[in-house]
This record gives sequence, structure tokens and C-alpha cells, in this order.
Amino acid sequence: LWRWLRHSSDSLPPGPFAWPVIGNAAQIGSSPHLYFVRMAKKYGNVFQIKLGSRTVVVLNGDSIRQALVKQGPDFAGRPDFTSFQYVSNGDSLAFGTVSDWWKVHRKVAQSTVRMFSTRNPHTKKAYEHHVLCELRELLRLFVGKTEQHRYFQPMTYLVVSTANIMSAVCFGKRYSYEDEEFQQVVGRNDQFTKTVGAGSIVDVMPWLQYFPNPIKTIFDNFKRLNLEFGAFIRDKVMEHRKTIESSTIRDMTDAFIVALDQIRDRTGLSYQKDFVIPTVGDIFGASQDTLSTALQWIILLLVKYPDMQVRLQQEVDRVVDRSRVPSIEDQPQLPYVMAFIYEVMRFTSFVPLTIPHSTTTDTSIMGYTLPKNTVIFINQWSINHDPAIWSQPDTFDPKRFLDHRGALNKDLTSSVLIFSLGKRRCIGEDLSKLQLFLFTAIIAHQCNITADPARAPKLDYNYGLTLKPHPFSIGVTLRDDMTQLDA
Ligand code: HJJ
Repeated sequence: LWRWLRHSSDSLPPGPFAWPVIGNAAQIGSSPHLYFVRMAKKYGNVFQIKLGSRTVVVLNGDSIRQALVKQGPDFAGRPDFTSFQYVSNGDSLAFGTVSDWWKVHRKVAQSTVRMFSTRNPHTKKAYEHHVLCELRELLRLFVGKTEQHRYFQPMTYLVVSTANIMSAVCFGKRYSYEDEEFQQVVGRNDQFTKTVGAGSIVDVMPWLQYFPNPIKTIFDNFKRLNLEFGAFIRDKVMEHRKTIESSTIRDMTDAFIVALDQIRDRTGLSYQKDFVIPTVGDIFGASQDTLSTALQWIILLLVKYPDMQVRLQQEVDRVVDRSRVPSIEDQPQLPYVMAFIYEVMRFTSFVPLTIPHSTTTDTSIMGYTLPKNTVIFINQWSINHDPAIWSQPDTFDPKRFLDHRGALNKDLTSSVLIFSLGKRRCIGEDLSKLQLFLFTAIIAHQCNITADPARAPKLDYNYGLTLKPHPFSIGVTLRDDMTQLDA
């Protein structure tokens, strides 16, 4: 009888008691993903909460693959959240809901990103060149800062650095670390991430934006940042449109202009909006926010666990001598480097929840009924810390990804969930993994990084779409001179 009741067609997911007006907003706290793991233990992998006026269904563990892969189309929507309407004026691919043109544009975005990164050995080399050039500048700066101050905070330099790699790919241009204008454009990732993260308050209590209060101030800053970010991208695209010659594609922006204009002409929708700006915005914005966060975590964990830094150096030294720097071809010979990167992604789960989804139709999951337009949170953290998959999930241990012969365990690496799954999965996954590999291998080959002994490194973070570690200080010295990097 119980089984029948649970699976009867009108049962809604269970969940904690919700207060009037705010619902469970006061309970989710500063780490919603951890609250959701506690609730999943009590109510099961599919449960519901109320946030303000919205019913939110939170998916954990097994239910995630079921929803995003097996029932992909039903769960591929995006909610009409207030904050999403300000990202690229509401035309963002990442934050917009599905439609016929959305599917076409996603395909174009996917193949264009590949064309400038992992499509073939030639494009990989071109991408590697951008990463190497930028890393050389970054290490030079780190060494200089260390000589000047002994210890310094690396965060803003990591942001400019990752933004520069994507700026080279998207626009064919890099900016100096001192460029104030560029800092304005890319220096506010914490504001962005806080406002669009799952559980953001304006999205569930939109009335807060209409009278003075701290939430309104944060939201006004978010709106301003998006206007300024949008203006930067628009200027870049306009410049490219003025000087483009379709016979020579200079960079990703040129490629998008050609591909998206062609679609517009073919479908005869010449009145249709320009989708080059929002698409370039998504790719430039997403890559610099996520990759700079990843690099911050990598460096923080390298100084937190110096023995692992030594092991990385030993592995890289065995494969790459001092006459050159690590390159893409070395990756199969560097399983510990990859194990370290996967463990950073698993342990930090720095995208703990994906961008919120919504149901596109009346549907059901694990026997529960969900009406169309239900907000769905995907708790990636719950998989990365599931004790049924990982032994001692709260311990940072890269060795867990290596088998008894020291090879990378591909079954385990594919169990890490940070790029999401299905119709909304990240289109930058391969590019990101390639960049993180090069960064980690080259850092290990070239330098020693240490924590400020006056302040032991802590793993605390601020919650948002990405988890940002609290500020920390490091010192960087080269293992030998920079000749290889200059070569
Ligand atoms: C931005 C930081 C921005 C855009 C886009 C238009 C696509 C982390 C996860 C997905 C990435 C989500 C995307 C972000 C787009 C940023 C980012 C910022 C303005 C933007 C799961 O990135 O400070 O401003 O405008």
C-alpha cells in the first residue's frame, strides 16, 4: 500500500515545513548545498522546499542522471528568474530557456568553441600557445610580487590572466594587469556569482528590488555590472564587424559573426536580434569566472598540501626535462597531474549547484509528479561527496583516482559531476580540462609556491554559482631561470 501511495500519480515530493512568505529561505544558510544534503538524508534524493513564493524541487544523487539524461527534454528549461533577465539583456544562451533557435545557437556555440580549442591537433596547439603566453606573463608577475612583498594575494591576477587567455581567443587581444578598464569588466565575478547562484534571494522574492534594502543594493550593482560587461562585449563585436573579411577568420568573434549571420540570412529572419553579442558574452564571461575560480582552488590546495606539490613536481620532472615546458602531448604520461585536477573538482565542487533548471512540461521523477515550470535545483555536490561512491569523501586525496599501477581510473574520473549533464551541460568542458592541465603541469615544472606562514591556508569560501575561496596569500619562486618559458 505504501509503495502504491508513493507512486500514485498525484504525489508531490516531500520536504521540510515551509514558513509563510519566506518559505525555507532562512534555513538554507550560507552553504545551501550542505543544507540540501542534510534534507536529502531525511526526505530522499528528491525533495521540495519553498523559497519565497516559489516551489523548488531539489535533485540529489541518482535522480540527477535520471532527470538530465533519461528525461532530458522535460528538465531542460530555465526559470524566468529576475536576475537572468539582466544577463546579456535576457538573450544569454546559458540563462535563457529552450526554444527552436536556442538549439541551433547552442550547436553553433559548441562547434565554435571546439574550433578554437580541442577540435584537432592544430587548433589545440594554437590554444596551447595562448595559454603559454599568458602563463609566462603571470609567473613573471608572481615572481616580481614575491620579490617586492614576500607574500601577496593572487586572486585578481588569476582573473585577469584567465580573462586574457579567452580575450586572445575571442578578440585577439590581451590586457595589462594594471588596465583599470579591464579590471572593471572582469573584476566583479563575486557580485555576478552571488546574484545568479541557486537560492539567490531576488529571484524568489522579487519584491525586494522595489524599496531600499541591502538585497536591492546588491542587485543594483549586479545590473550595473551586466550593463558595463555588455557594453565591453558590444564594442568588441562592433569593431570586428567593421573590419571583418569573411575569407580570414581572425578569432572566435569573427567565427560567430559569420556563423550566426549565415543562419539569420538562411532562415530569412533578417529582423531577428543580433545573437553574436550575448553568445560571445556567455563564452568570455563563463570561462573567466569559472577558470579563475578553479585556478584559485588549485593554488590554495597546492600550498595547503606541500607534499602533493612535491609529488606533482616529481612526476612532471620524470617526463619533462629542463630544456622545454610541459605540453598537451605529455598529458597521458602525467596521471598524477590529472588525478590532482579531478580531486580539486570533486573535493571543492566549486559549482555546487548548476544554473537552476525548470520543467518544460508536466512530468514526473522517481514517482513524484512535477507540474510544468517547476524550478529544479541540481545538487552536484551531493554526487561528489556521496559516501557510496567515494571513501572518505571529505578528505582531499588525489591518489583515489589512481589504480594500483598508478594509472588514471577513468570510471572514477567520470563519476565527478561539475560540468552538469544532458542538454544543458557545459560546452567548455574539454577546453577547461586542457587549460587546467597545462596550468598545473607548468606551475609544477616551473615554480615552488608557499603559503604565508603567518596565516595558515583555510578552505573557507563564499557561496554563489561558483564557490570562491576566501582571500589567501602566497609566495612564488622559480625552480630555475625562465629560459624554457621564453623559448
Ligand atoms: C557572464 C562574470 C558576467 C556574463 C554573460 C553575459 C554563461 C559557472 C557556471 C556557468 C557559467 C555561466 C555563464 C556566465 C556568463 C559574466 C560572468 C561576471 C557578465 C555576463 C555554472 O558570464 O562578472 O559578469 O554577461
